[in-house]
Amino acid sequence: MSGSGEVERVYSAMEEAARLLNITCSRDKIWPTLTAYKDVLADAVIVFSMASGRHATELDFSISVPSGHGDPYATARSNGLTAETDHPVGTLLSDTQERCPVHMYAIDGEITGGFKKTYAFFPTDDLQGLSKLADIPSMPRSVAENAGLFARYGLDKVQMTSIDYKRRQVNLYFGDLSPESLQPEAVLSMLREMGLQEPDEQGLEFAKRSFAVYPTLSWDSSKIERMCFAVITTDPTIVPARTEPEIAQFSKYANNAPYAYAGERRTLVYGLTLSPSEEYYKLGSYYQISDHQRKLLKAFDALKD
Ligand code: GPP
Ligand code: MG
Repeated sequence: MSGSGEVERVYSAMEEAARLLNITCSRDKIWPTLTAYKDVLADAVIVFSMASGRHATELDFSISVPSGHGDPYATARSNGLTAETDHPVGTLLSDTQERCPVHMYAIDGEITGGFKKTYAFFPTDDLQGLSKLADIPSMPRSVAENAGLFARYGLDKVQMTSIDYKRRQVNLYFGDLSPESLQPEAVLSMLREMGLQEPDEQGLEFAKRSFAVYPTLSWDSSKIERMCFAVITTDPTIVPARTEPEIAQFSKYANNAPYAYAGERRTLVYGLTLSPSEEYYKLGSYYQISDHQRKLLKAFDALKD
């Protein structure tokens, strides 16, 4: 299919996902974003992610971009998807790429707001250490300030980073997690030390199955903005939500979101997010996958008690 046919195809799928949540796609915001990356759509990993509570009015889309396609933030700027800025958020991706082995990128947008984030993925056999990332000049100082805390709780190897240009925030996606660091006592102690909400027993059981754990940091404060525990699965029933309407909403999405790999079960990534004042849930349904997700499912979806 031609690039513009691909834009049409992915946009239609996005509309289908949005309808499940009663959200309307802003064609004006989405179309230029998809068009800027149209050459990668056919083979990309594509995720449509919903969230609960006050975040339920938005649906995010994430699209992987091969490193050969060039710096995706430069693409976003040259296509007018994001404004030029003097803030360090604008140099962080290129600084990361200069100092670390980035084997793939991704971009992220909102169906109502368009482009908002980039991701840098490190090779699965070369996850990056915290100190190396903390040394990147444009990285928020809060990464170095919290490095000791992260390391004490077994968070020291980073599989990818994300940069949110709208909120000016950075996520560090820690992988290669030891079972000890996901035990309820360790998770509770860590969240208390961070000043974040504490999950209930169901949330702690969920967190045990995490394949990635990621803090959100900013340039404005040394405080951790939020933490997310992510579980990859094909099971559409595992959201750790506490109320019936939320459970029903996640179930509808998990069982009906569009996906383009017929014959397999949907790949789903659930998130349990804790901020200082709230707990909320996320669910990314993979519209397109690669063998990497199949491998992750094999390794992690079997880890049920
Ligand atoms: C989740 O971050 C990350 C993804 C959905 C990216 C996966 C992308 C691929 C192309 C595989 P988040 O949306 O939970 O972070 P935040 O809400 O903090 O921005
Ligand atoms: Mg998101």
